[in-house]
Amino acid sequence: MASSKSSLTPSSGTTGFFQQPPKLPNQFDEDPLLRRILSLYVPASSPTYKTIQYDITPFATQILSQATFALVDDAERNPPSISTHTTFGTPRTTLRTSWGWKALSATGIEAGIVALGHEARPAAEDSSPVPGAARLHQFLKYHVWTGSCAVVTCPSAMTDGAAKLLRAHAGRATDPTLRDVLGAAHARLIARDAARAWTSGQWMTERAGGSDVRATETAAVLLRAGERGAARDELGFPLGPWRIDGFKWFSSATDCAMTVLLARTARGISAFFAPMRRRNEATGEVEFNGVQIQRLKPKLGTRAVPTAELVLSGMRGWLLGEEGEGVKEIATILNITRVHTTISTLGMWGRGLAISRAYARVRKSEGRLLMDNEAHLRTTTKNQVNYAGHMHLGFFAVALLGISERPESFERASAESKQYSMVSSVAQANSLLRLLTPVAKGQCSKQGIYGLQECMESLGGVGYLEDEQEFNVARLYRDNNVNSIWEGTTDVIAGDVVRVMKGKQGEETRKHLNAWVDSRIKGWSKEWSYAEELVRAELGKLEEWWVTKDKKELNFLGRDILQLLAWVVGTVLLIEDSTRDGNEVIGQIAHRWISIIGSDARALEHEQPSWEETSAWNRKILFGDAVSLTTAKL
Ligand code: MFK
Repeated sequence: MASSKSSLTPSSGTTGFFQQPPKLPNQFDEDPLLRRILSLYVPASSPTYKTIQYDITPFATQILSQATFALVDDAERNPPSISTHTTFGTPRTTLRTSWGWKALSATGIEAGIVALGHEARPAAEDSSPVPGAARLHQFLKYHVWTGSCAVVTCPSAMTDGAAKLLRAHAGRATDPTLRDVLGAAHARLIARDAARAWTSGQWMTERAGGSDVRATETAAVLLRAGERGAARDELGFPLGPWRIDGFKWFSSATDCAMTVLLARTARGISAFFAPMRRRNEATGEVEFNGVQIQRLKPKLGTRAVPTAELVLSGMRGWLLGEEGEGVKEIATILNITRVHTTISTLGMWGRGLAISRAYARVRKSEGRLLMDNEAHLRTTTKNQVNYAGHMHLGFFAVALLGISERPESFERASAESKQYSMVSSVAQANSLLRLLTPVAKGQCSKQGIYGLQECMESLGGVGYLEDEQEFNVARLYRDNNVNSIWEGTTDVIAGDVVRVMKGKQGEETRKHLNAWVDSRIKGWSKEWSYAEELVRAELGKLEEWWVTKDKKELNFLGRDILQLLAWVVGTVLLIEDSTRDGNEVIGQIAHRWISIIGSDARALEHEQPSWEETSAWNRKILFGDAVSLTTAKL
């Protein structure tokens, strides 16, 4: 058959299917939720707000550049690898990560993705303290970063948690060497100079243990003075006096410079700090600190992250805190990584929605753009509403974290009574933080998976492709699946909420939760009286469970408790956000969150407008007042 060039050949034209290809706008500008959430906690007129805005806006543009996506592509196409022996058969573990992974890691470090949560605020802000601002700044930036970073945020999360833990211990260590060791490590964990900065691992999971770290088999023994030798770590500090041997089954960030790990000692499970490398006493060469990588894990997603099985043999480390108190020590890290997981999932979900919106603006189907297709609008609005409620939940946890870490700034702001505040006291913030960190982690991660699946589907077959990284919503979906698993599966996380409910602070937490909801409801107008009724009914149900049921039964009900709390907090915050300036779109989102998201018991439609009216609102929620781009060819 003679070959003829058809106008449908792949090489025809220069723009592919669209006259105007989809384009991802700067997410900090395009996603109004980000700036609205910021202004809920940080007054838009304050210097702090401007500092945050001026820092995030250019970053949000930078990370949508083709240069950044080329790094993501390199990291995805060149997953980590190890070699276990030298050419001549001598055992020597070498871990190789891609150029893209290293460059993205450096980008995050230089942008302060960890450091922002720990740095002292500039003087201009200190004169006008905004409680919680440091963490809000950090996590808003983190949110836009997650879709462009090949999950370098996994080590960032553990690094952030380790920095918090090490700072506390460096401050109270009585041994001056330990103080110096931890102080030096802490400075590197929060550094912005990528050449100097460290990342940290956090090693808990073992074959026998899984989520149950009480089954830890790795053992640590305190060496006698004569057994410790003169070996030093990479920075020249003496190695810790504990020798650690065992096996870690699921350790991410194997390219880290240090780790915090759990090991069994005579008094129970204890936490240790260990540098990843040491100087060989005989040869002077830098080598792993008693760590051998057995194999890298083959994973559904997060493929650029070097997650490994590690054999520990003669690893040397320092005890953190008291022997036998390891779970409580590592909980400091867990509570930080769980906030990271929450915002990581929300960031990917937000990016998925941005990709979906960009596509709907140019994709024509049955003669109309997708952005004018009522069925498409209905599905995507439901997704957007679910995202909005969970965004409020996640960033409330972030704000609470910020307040709990800078109580003096909260007290100062309250004393000057010039700050609008979402909580009444630091004690209330601490209680709500402990309760809502696992709620946000569990619910956002799970809902983000469903949400990203819808984003992927909204692009049809294109959504299932893994071509260039800019529109690779399939990668986001794959990667996001880890968030409901790592740092505690959803059932384990629900169990943590039950631990709080039935723990020593359970009663106080219940009172703080009720007082917080009451304080917010006070400001609601008549429009929201139906919502008040529903919120009070849900809280009443929770209260009855809280008081009358034992831990076992509450664990059985765990996921219902997660869902209930997420819905209550999302409802309160969406109504707060809409009523403070009468924003109609947020009001619509709030009504829909209340009536659509959640269990059948709540599926009580507030109003029943015509489907055409509902659809017009759907379009406004998703696209504002944008007009159709009718120039699209298909
Ligand atoms: C991103 C790329 C990732 C790549 C792939 C990775 C794939 C996934 C790999 C993984 O395996 S990730 C790790 C998964 N494992 C976990 O996340 C651990 C899950 N387990 C838990 O979360 C348990 O709840 C926990 C180990 C934290 C505690 O279990 P226990 O031993 O039953 O604790 P227990 O006895 O209830 O509590 C001991 C103390 O710690 C108590 O204090 P008191 O003695 O004063 O009462 C608790 O209150 C306290 N505690 C526990 N959790 C806490 C906490 N305190 C503060 N915050 C918490 N979250």
